Amino acid sequence: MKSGQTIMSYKVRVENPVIPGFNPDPNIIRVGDDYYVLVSTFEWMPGIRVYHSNDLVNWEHITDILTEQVQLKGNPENCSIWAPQISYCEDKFYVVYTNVRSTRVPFKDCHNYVITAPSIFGPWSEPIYLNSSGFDPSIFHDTNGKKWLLNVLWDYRMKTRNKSCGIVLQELCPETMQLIGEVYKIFDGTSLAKTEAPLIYKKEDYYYLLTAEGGTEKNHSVTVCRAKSIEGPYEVDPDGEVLTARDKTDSFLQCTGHGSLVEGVDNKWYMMYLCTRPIEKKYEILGREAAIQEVTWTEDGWLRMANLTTNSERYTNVITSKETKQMLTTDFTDDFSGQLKSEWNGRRRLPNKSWCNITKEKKLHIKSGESLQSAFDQSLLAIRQKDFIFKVTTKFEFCPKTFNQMTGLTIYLDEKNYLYAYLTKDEELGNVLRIMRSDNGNFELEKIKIPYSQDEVELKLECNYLDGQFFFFSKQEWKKLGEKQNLRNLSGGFTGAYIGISVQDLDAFSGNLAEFSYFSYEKME
Ligand code: 6LW
Repeated sequence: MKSGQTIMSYKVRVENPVIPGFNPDPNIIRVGDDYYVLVSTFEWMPGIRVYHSNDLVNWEHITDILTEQVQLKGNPENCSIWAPQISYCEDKFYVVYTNVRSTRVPFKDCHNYVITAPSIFGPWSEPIYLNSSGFDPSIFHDTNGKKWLLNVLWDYRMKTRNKSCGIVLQELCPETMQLIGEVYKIFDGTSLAKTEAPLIYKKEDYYYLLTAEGGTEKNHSVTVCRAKSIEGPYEVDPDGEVLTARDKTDSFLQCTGHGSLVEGVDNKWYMMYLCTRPIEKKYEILGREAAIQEVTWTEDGWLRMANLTTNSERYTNVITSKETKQMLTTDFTDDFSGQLKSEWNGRRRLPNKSWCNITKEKKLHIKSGESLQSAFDQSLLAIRQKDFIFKVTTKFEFCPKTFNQMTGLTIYLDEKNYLYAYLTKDEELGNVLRIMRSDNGNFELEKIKIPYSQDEVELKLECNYLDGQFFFFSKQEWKKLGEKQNLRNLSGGFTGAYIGISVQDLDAFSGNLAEFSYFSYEKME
């Protein structure tokens, strides 16, 4: 921009969350005129989803970072890929992330890695192991050329359920990416405790340390402290947390926390943070989503939300350099006429030709796998649920040989919480449609068996907040399959619900396959 040139700027009203559905722990960076947000992906593969925007208003899923570099099979639910952080220095992208392999109190087996690439699209380096002392790693590139790694320190000896005992800092060798020198404990956390998600930003004379405190549920908060030297001592913002909904039970956005900062146009700063939209103030079926909001700096150099409160904003403003408006589309259809769409995720398994393959007849072949409770080789292809009112339809052909072979449509939180309408074989009735569900590991096989002799099976799921209803298509009309389903157990909060298609062969693992013609997700509200 030439000096004196005035930038046109536009105030655009956006509705939060700007990235709906299961997109927790959003970490934002600006490189030139491009903004990137990375989110946690847990057991879903490919891992570390990347969203891109040119204006902070509209976000597009442009790539995923972890493909062959990680092995998640066997990880329990709610573990695996947590809280990536992206940074950029001297024409190189750095991403650090944690592979959490166990999290049952009191231990956390969590390994931190760094990978680098010249472009957001890669090629990404092999992961370099860093440490395992706690999760939520981040790298700070200091202006003096030094690089520092921060992470949560987890102390299993603590008496509290959450064993985070603060934030540690250690220098990172720029050449080898190995940790060197002393480990500094730079922040013990405030009385909110559960101190996580450390990020350092340098502004004028200060190193600002942003953390998430209070835990990712209703007490979630963004805390800021600052120091003149990166090793500390850090002074906590005397006015307390910058953002929280812990004292605002009526706020539309809840659990607001895990913030990261970015400078937009017109010298405006923004915070990207996670939020939930609980139904009946309790059921977070969409999981933790990503929101944006302007922030500002006070005269004496403290961070504040631009509204000068600790309140989140469902409707907020973003300043852009080009006229635009928010266009949030969540509909998704794959007719398998080309490559498998990148929206799809597998469960601990990359969606690839080893088990899901599009034929030249434009059909998707899914080879059978293990049960929906397996932590290893499920043949489950799914997308995030992003709306409260939606319908999903799919059509497939499948020839079950025994009761141990199944194909169908599922709304899925994790291995202990799912609903599944499927075609299988019954010894007396032949091919039948059935429904199974698991609520916190309590399995129930619904008695209903609908004999179904058509070659092609069309199933539909309609969801309206906490109610779901399966249908099957027969004799030119949709017919109800089973009773209305209660979705409350699918609202995990930590992750979020997925809708998918799945094939099992519990006789011979990959002994059968199903052929899908299409899958369609449509918002109905
Ligand atoms: C994330 C951490 C957290 O790494 O949850 O509750 C983890 N807090 O910040 C996974 O989202």
